[in-house]
Amino acid sequence: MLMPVVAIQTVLDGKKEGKSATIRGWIYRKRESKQTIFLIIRDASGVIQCTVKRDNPSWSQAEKVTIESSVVLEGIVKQDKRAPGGYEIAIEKLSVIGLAETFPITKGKGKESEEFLRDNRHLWLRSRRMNLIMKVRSEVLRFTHDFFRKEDFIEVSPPMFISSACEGGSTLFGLKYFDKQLYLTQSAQLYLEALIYSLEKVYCVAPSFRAEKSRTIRHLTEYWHIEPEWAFADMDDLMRVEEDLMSYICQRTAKNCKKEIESLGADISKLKAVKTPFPRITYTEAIEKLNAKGFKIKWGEDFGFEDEKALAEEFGGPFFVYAYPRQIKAFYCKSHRDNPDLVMSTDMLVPRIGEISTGGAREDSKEELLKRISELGLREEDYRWYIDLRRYGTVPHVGFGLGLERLLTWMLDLENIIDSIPFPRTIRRFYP
Ligand code: AMO
Repeated sequence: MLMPVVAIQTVLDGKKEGKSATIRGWIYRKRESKQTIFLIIRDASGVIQCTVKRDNPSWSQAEKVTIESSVVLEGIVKQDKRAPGGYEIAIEKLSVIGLAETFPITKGKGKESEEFLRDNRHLWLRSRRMNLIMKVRSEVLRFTHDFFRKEDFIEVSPPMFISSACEGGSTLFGLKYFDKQLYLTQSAQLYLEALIYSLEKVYCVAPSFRAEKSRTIRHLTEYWHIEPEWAFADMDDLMRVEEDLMSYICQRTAKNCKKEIESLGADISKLKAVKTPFPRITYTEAIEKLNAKGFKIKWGEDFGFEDEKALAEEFGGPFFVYAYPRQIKAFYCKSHRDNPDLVMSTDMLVPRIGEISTGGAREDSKEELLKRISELGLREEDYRWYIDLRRYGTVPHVGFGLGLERLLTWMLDLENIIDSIPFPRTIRRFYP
């Protein structure tokens, strides 16, 4: 009878020299010498070296077992300084659950094979690297939910099929919905705005879709969007909640995911340094800074990726740019009453990635909103229900959208956003 199965990390942490342990998992590496077969076994929790001696009845099983075969084994825990994790298991019984065919991904594939790894994402997810990234992703999601619940936000579930654009037509995915034309949502914002009239403080973590042709390290066509929206609040409240969320996530991740962050080779000190308040500069100040750095950007133009990166270098961590020109922001942005050329919108920027979130105060006057809708050539009838929200008990309100994958790409120093999500979707990639 096998003993109860334990996680590999429990064996490593337990340091129970001389005790019996049963583990199960997959063959991660295999090496053979005359007298010993070394099997590195992985499970969800970690990897451990296991050895079989020639005179052991399990030798023949160990000989035939292939990389990525699933196994269950029992053996004696032994300290071994050379083994990864400092302990190994001397196998006494080895059973193969599923013998693997020759695994297509072999150790030591170079840079040139990145495309190959992406084509084999369903298998590459087994790598230690992807295992660690996915664990941190899950923790960041946990901390996000913890934060909003702690702040009394109510989690809501917005629709994915929508009938009109939130963030402009150019990145809208259309689809046939029976005999109608519908779209995939770009942001839950407009629906969250409807919900605040019932629940006051709401948030969701949901997919957003962008028909994004950009092939950059920060664009996906399907990403997960962290979006809160709340009533009776202004720009100052907005930036405070946003920086509190960001520092809460970074501090808790630095503490709880230390091992993962270090194994991924990411800079943990950068996360520990994320403390409130964040620097805030106006759009106009940002333009001046860029022109002083030799960029040629006119007031009224939107920032490009390079502009954002240059700005962010100066701050070394997250910061806000706010008070944007009206012409580069969406129809729902509230205008500054004393200067209608500006809207109450703010972006949070970080080094290397640039913008990771956008937020702002929403236009709460029906007349101003109607003016914006017509100014931008949008069809009033497409936004009938949204305009209704200003008709019945309008209130000042704010919200923001933070892209989970951009956040992870920054936090974990990932080269490309595609490694922050299990099955990335980009203009060229939708398989597997
Ligand atoms: P925006 O369009 O700026 O604003 O999106 C908000 C945040 O979503 C993330 N993001 C993306 N992440 C990966 N791939 C993409 N193609 C992509 N596009 C956007 C970014 C970005 O900062 N409703 C407004 C926000 C608001 O005002 O509440 C909105 O969606 O991190």
